[in-house]
Amino acid sequence: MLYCIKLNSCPLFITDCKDGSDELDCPKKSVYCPFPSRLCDEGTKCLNVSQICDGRNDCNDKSDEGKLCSVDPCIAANCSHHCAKTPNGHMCYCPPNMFVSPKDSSLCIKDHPCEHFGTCSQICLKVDQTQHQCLCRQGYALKDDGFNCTSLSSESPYLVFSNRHELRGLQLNNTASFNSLISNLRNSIALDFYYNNGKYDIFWSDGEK
Ligand SMILES: [Ca+2]
Repeated sequence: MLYCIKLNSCPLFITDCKDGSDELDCPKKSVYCPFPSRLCDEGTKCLNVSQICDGRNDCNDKSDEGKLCSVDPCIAANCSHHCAKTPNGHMCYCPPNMFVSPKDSSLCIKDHPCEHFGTCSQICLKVDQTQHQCLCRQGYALKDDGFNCTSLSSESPYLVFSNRHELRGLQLNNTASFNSLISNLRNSIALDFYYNNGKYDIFWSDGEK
């Protein structure tokens, strides 16, 4: 029997084939871990906020303890509702019917998180009336912060930039040298590119021409 497989079945972790073969090449599943709970152990474990900086290693990678856990940054924080200390400093969080504003991490607001730009770096999934889950597109995996997506590609990122007089390319795993792509420019700004099948076209504007 044939099945129609959705191209975006990976980020949603939906098994369309009965044998699960459509999910074999997908990134490792992250457990659902609503904020302010915290992922650890490469996205396989979710800790309640009370387990963060409680003096016990709840994660094998020990990312829930140490660093700034020994200080109490909540004294100086300006959270509108709740505050917890984490290994990276303070964390504001909200009552169940509210969520942290993407524009102001100290402020709790009411609308659904997915209604606001910046709640997730790629895909925002409405879990219910108040909860959301950040997901990533194919080729990316959700980081333990539950927000950012990181590329699964083994290729080095390639940065194209302008210093106004020249367009340059830089391999980010080797920032010691750059390539001069296009020279003899006068005031090149507003750089962009179109990538397709390993080739890319560069577009830019020159304010002097
Ligand atoms: Ca702990």
